[in-house]
Amino acid sequence: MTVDSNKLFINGDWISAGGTFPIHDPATGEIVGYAADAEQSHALLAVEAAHTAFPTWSKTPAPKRSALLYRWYELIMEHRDEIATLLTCEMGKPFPEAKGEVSFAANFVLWYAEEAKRIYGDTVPSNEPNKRITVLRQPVGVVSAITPWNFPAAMVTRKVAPALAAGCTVILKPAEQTPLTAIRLVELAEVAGFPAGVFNLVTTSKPAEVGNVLTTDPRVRKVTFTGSTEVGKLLYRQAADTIKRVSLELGGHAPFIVFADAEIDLAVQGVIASKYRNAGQTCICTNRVYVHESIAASFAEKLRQAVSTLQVGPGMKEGVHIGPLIDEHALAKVERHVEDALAKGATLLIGGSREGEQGYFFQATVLNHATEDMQIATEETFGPVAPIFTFQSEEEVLARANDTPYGLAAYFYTRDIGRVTRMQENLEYGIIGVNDPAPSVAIQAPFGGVKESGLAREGGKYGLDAFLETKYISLAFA
Ligand code: TXE
Repeated sequence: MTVDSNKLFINGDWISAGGTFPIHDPATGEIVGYAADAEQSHALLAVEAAHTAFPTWSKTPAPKRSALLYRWYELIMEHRDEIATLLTCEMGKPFPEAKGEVSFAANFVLWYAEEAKRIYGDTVPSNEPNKRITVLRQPVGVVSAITPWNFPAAMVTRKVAPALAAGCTVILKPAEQTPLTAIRLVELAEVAGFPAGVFNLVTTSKPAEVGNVLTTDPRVRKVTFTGSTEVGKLLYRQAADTIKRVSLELGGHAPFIVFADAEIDLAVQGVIASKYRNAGQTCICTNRVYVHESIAASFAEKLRQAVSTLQVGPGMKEGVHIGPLIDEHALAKVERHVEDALAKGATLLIGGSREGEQGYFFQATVLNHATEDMQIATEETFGPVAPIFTFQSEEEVLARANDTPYGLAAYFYTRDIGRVTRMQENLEYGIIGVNDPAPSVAIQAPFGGVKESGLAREGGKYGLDAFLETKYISLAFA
């Protein structure tokens, strides 16, 4: 399969960028398509288009915005398998997971099609008889949405759908590894009938240059970003000069704590679900498995057995659980973390190496006897590697779990209600899974992190807040 999408979508037209750049299938390294390679000048055109479209779009009645979003949702679902194929070819995840992601992505559009109709303001009691206080919720303005490669469909709709629902206009810049899924989503949005300039797309192999325009141009009022903490900090600084609103969904380092009273088989399945999904390339992926020392040996053996059933292979092959990593850079990082852990005293229960002659595959891996001096204990590995640490007390494991600059997701397994209450309140994370490895599937819940994992929340009514300003009006009359 080769997709030649050598156009940018700006002001309702597909325009050539001059050059293109290739997209690779991470399962083979082969080129699967090309995308238009935008320069700064194209980003400026897109900003101009979004800025010009904003006054009319922001005043478009909510039911109309809702109907367009609903049509977009229907089109995404009608083309679900086709989009999922594209997604697997450029990103690598197993086809069933890709289909799941496209449905998940579509559901954000559906949710915000509904939510667009429920953007309410307030009337606030006044101190004086001849004054009225009202509070309006208004769209923030032009939005730059910069998305990562690990969820090429869902990260687009989780940002773009609430922005459009709120009445904002958007410039989308997808990751250079996975622009094809985004291009298809934009094509379907065009079919749905959004007016010219409301939703613009710039693909590029030069994210720093194009990103600079998208985060510094004064006409852009909001930046919403998912990606690495390093780039998130850079964009935050760039946006500071014009005090743009910023939503950041950055890296994580999730602890997964198994207490002695936990249902062990359930916890093992929880690690499988939260660690190996998407080949471990998820910001809420388990990074550190803490197991109470009294059950550590049996837990490790059960986890090894469960991991031994996971099939690594190309995402389009039936029965595959773990696809390739996104690129050589990602593979080298995972390899480095495993080598570092083994050199510092971890033992290998299963996996531990690259797999296959071509593509960027890494074996499903479990490391035992991990310690905090290892890279894997502090840096986001973003691969299918579960390091097991042991602990003795609740107090101790809580302190160790919180001892990280990150604060996105944390998981723990126990049947003790008192412990549930203490842990959920004291873990310094934005998302907590209690005996639940998959809290992120609920699109209506607030997704996001504390500390260096980010700012603001996405999903549900919370995700809409990020695209709305609050205006206070004091009306005096005689
Ligand atoms: O991220 P980048 P990378 C983490 C994960 C991963 C690491 C590196 O640990 O191993 O980050 O991944 C755009 N101005 N996460 O290098 O570079 C880029 O084009 C503007 C966690 O892929 O942050 C892409 O669209 N934009 C994460 C997006 O930023 C810039 C998902 C993400 O890429 C830019 C991905 C710049 N100067 C990685 N530089 C999660 N939270 O799920 C890059 N980009």
